[in-house]
Amino acid sequence: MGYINNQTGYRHGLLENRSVIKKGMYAVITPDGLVKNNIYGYENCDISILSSPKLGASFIDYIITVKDGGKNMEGIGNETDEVFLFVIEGQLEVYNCDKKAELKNGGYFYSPLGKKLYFENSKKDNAKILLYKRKYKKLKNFNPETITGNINDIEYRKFEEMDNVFIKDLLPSDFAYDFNFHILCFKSGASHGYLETHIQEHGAYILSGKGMYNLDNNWYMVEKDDYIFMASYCIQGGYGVGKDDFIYLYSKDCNRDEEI
Ligand code: UGY
Ligand code: MN
Repeated sequence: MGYINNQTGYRHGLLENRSVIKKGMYAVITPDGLVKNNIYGYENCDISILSSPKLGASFIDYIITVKDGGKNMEGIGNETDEVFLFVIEGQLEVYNCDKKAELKNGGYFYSPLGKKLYFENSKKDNAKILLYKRKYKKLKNFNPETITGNINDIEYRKFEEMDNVFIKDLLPSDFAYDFNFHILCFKSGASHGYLETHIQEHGAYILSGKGMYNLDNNWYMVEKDDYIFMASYCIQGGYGVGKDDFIYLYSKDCNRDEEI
């Protein structure tokens, strides 16, 4: 059964899908076509895996609808994996051994390695979340801490000196952290200043609007609720188009040297 559209049986129209998968380079994954996965520990949740090592990512992104009473009491993360949870819609109680938070739209929770993250939806309405998991890369005596916040409490700053592109950083810029999450906002007609080429990977979830996006020198139309995976060195950038701001949430590894 489809994840978002609950599609079963035959479809009236043609079989078609805007998703594009180029393993090891990039992927555009639209909500239509995603299927539900059964993953131990998740109760009353519809869950689908977006990025994974099988796609060419070093991290895992999950899109999850947490239904009434939905939860994970098994705990997410372990002695080597860190976890980041972002609430796209709805409300969710999230905690680890350090902190507890009632997250609303735009709320997030980071749990370092060794501190399992638990969540529960005690509301009638569904909560939609993006969950990110990766192997933490230790650096000397730096130790990451549990962090929780909401993007609505963070000020935008100009992105690379442009008047119509804005960015927010969700985690501290500190060597204790080996990745960050950002919000990037393009006013209609705004664009990147150049097509980027960099070693860092991204998983990007589009929160609002429409964009024309370049991936490895191919152009794609993307819109709210589409997901984009960009592998290391994937050429990337785009324009905000249409009447609404084009806004996406994305992860980016940082603060670590490469090994030979
Ligand atoms: O931070 C970034 O690398 C970001 N500007 N990339 C992107 O939007 N594709
Ligand atoms: Mn980038």
